[in-house]
Amino acid sequence: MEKKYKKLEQTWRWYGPNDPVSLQDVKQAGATGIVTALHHIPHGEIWPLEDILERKAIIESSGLTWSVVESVPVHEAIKTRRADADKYIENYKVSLKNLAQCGIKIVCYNFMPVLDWTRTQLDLEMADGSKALYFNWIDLAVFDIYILKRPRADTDYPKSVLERAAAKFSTLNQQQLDDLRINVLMGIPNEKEIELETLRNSISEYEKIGFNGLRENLVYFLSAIADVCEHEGIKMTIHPDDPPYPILGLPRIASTIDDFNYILQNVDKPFNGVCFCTGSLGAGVDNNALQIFNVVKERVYFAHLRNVTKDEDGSFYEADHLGGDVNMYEIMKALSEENALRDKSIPFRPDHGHQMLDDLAKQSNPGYSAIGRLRGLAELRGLEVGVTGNY
Ligand code: DNO
Repeated sequence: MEKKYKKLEQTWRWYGPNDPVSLQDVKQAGATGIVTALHHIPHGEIWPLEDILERKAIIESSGLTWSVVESVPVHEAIKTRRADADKYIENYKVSLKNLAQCGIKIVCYNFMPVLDWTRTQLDLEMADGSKALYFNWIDLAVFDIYILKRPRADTDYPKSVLERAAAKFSTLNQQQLDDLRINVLMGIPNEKEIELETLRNSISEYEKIGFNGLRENLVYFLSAIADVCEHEGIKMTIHPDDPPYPILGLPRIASTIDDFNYILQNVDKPFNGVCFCTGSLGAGVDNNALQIFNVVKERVYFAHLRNVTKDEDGSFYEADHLGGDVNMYEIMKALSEENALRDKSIPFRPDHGHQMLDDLAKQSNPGYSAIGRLRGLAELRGLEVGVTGNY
């Protein structure tokens, strides 16, 4: 019998009214769903109902739908399970209830210590003149050893990386070192920046927690919010670590197939889901994104589709959506198969994009300029029609 495919939901990350990419632009790109967050609310505080309703109204007045929250940030006190963790968990639960009351029920979050996604360069020039985000191990080692000056950092890198980092450091001027520091510490637009000193303190805090402790803290958090999520119909989607391996001595717990098995099995309830991010997972030298998808697919409630090209050191740049190491054709096939089984379409967004064409002269949020993502979305949309025959 012929399979009945339906379309994935096409969404777009919008940073809110300050985003240089407007909702009108999003409509022209062809997305129907918005992925956004209340970035002005400090991490850990309750998201008031009025603020959620106000944002929702703005989105809907443009004829779009607020499909996914990315992210309701998990406060560091929860990740580290400090004495006041439960207070922040209670706040989180209220935010979830408020979101559910507004009909917004897919929530993305991450459990990366201190830093969200990490890159060392935000404007790597591609052969076609567009610019991409880049993670380079040599530069990370320069940051770690010579800027952060983390004790024993040198024990975390192979000799060849250390040698190249020393050589590179000797060529960098103060401006270049400042740029590297800013790039590594860069967080989410409109959210609080991390300082070197905060990072240093966190590194020693996480040293005591370690890999097992961090996993246990995640299980504690998910178990604590389970009732609210089940009652409100909320689906939580954990974003994979980006990049998917420990950096700067910080533990990583959402990077590999084993990590996802652990997370899903230890809180084995449908609300506990995954944001399947092909770019983050694809940056892991031992990761096979399709294999991971096949293990977690029933719990995938949101997808980020983007691509990466790695080199022999494991450094990577963000490639075209249909280029790079992740076989997007296979992923789109598998995602469409899974989507066919769902009552409601799985939302995906074209994640990041090259800065290109007119955007090269514009100020934009790194990875989130309009035209590169528009290209990505157009390619992915076409790919979906191609693999499903669902025209
Ligand atoms: C980067 C994003 C991440 C993601 C968070 C989810 O572009 O994919 O910042 O939003 O990690 O909590």
